Amino acid sequence: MHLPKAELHLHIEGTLEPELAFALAARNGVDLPYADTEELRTAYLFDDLQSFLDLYYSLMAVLRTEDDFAELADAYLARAAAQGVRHAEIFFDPQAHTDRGVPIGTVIGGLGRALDRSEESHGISTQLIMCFLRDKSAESALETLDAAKPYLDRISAVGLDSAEVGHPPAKFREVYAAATALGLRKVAHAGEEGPPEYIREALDVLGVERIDHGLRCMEDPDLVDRLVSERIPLTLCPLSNVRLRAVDVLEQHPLRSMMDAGLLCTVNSDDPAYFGGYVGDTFRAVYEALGLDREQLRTLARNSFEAAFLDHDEERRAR
Ligand code: ES4
Ligand code: ZN
Repeated sequence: MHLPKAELHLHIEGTLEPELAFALAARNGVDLPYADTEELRTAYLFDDLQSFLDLYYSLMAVLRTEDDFAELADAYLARAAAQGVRHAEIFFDPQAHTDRGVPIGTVIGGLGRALDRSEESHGISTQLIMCFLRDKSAESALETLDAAKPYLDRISAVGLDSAEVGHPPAKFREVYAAATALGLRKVAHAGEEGPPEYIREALDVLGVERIDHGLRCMEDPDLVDRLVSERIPLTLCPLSNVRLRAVDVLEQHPLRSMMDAGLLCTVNSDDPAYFGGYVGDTFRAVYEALGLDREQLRTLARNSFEAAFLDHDEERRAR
């Protein structure tokens, strides 16, 4: 679907298509435990968030040089442009790279090179959101924030991702306070597999401006009222929810009732190489499965610009 839109929930490592994974593996002399792209695609059948994350982290072994990260980001931006994306706020997971010996400067340098060319090459304005892996310690997140200090002019916001249950937002209170002091904006994954209480904590303890996923708010009517009245955006990822079995089938996704409840919903692709579609494909899929009308699609596109970290001039240019 080619409606102009912003993408606000996109893990750049989750755009690693099997073909590029094999090309980078060959270039970098990395052995992949799959015979070919076909066999790798069959590994993309997940039971839950953890089984996805295991594959997601293991495939990152092919990403080693600045060129690799630049190529990854450029390939995503080209696909996104073809599906109407005008602005993208892109997550990256520095710890997933620094833990295997790739310096944070290599990661940010490579991504930054692709992002610097993006408006000219693809007509997409971009921002970077640095995510902390919540199944690692708060100390490790603080070290990552510290290591990112030379690159802060390239980073708009911090986020929180990876295995949610058992790693509540409050674990990262100090990290988010430090990020605030550095002038960074804040988002966090909450209510994907974790309970509604994690959404409250992300708002109250971390001070986030936007909730990534937030699906499980629907179990808590008082929380829904609050999200509506404070106009807190939710970056929903319906295809991800189906693949990771947060919902059984797309036809049962609560997007429609969430919009009807007055929530500021956006639709995003999360990890499109793994979950079966980029954001335009996702718009089309919810349009078909949930019987949304054109006006609701336009609302979702409008919401994506309202929820973006753009000022008014930038927003007008992007739309
Ligand atoms: C993620 Cl779908 C999802 N949830 C949490 N963390 C993630 N990292 C990449 N994709
Ligand atoms: Zn995500």
